[in-house]
Amino acid sequence: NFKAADEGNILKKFSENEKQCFEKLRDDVLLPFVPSFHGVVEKDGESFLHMTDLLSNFDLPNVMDCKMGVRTYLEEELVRARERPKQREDLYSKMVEVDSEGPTPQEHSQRGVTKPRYMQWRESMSSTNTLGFRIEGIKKSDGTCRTDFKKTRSKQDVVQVFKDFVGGNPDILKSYLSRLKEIQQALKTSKFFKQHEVIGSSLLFIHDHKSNAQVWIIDFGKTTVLPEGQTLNHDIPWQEGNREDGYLWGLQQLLDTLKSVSNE
Ligand code: 4IP
Ligand code: ADP
Ligand code: MN
Repeated sequence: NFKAADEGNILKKFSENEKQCFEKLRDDVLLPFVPSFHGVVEKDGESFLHMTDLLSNFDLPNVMDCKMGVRTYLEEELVRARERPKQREDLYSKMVEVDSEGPTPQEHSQRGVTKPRYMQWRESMSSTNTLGFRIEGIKKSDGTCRTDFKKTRSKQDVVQVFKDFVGGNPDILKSYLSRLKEIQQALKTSKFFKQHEVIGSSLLFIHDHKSNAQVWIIDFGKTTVLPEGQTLNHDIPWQEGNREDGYLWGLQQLLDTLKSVSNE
C-alpha cells in the first residue's frame, strides 16, 4: 500500500475519499496534526497520495498505531450486508485463527462471515467497543514488529502495552499526553471534524531514544462527509443511522489510560 518517495516523503495508494479529506484539511485547525499532503502522483501506472514521512525526523523510531473510535466500519457496509450478504472465507479464516469458537455453528458450516460481522467481532474482542480505541500494531527501534493485539481489551492490558512501548520513560509519556491534549482541543474546534464521520482513522505515536515524541492523526480512507447541515458529536453512543463514531469518547479514554501508565 505504500511506496518510498523522495527524501522525507512517502506514497500511499490513492483513494479519492482520502484525497478529498486531505484537501479539506488544508484550511482546518487539524492541519498541524496530519501529515502534510503534497498532491497526487503517478508511478508505474498507479496513482498515489504524496505526503510527508512522519518518521523522517526521528533517529531509530518506535511507532504505535491506535485505531480510534467505537466503530470501525461504515454504516453502508451494514446495509449492503443485509441486502446482499456476502459470506467471506478470508474473514472467516482470520476469525478462526484468533478464536476457533468465534464463528456461530452456521458460520462454521458455510465457512464464511460477512464483513460487518467480522468487524463487529474484532471490535468486541479488542478494546474498540469498551474503550473507544484499540492498539493495531507496534514497530520498535530494534526492528521487532507486533500486530498480535486482537485480544488486547482490558484497560490493564492496554496500560501494560503502553508501558512496554515507552520503556518506562516519563518524558516520553508526558510529551504524548500533552500532544494528545492539543489534538483533543483542536478536534473540539475543527469544522472538518464536526462535518465528518471518522472511521478507521488512527493516532500514530512515534518516539525515539532522544525522547522526541509526537502523535499524528492518519488514515482518512474511511472518513466520510455528512449530508449538508448535519454534524456529529463524536462523544455519544452509536445507534445505526446516527453515524456517531465515538472518536472523542475514545480519545478521553486513551488520555485516561496514558495517565494511569504515568501513575503506575
Ligand atoms: C481488516 O481487518 C481491517 O479492518 C481493514 O481496515 C479492513 O479494510 C479490512 O476489510 C479488514 O479485513 P483486520 O485488521 O482484522 O485484518 P483498515 O484498513 O482500517 O485497517 P477496509 O477496506 O475496511 O479499510 P477488507 O474488506 O479490506 O478485508
Ligand atoms: P491503511 O489505510 O492501509 O490502514 P494507514 O494510513 O493507516 O494505511 O497507514 C498504515 C501504516 O503506515 C501506519 O500504521 C503507519 O505505521 C504507516 N504510515 C501511514 N502514514 C504514514 C506517514 N505519513 N508517515 C509515516 N508512516 C506512515
Ligand atoms: Mn489504517
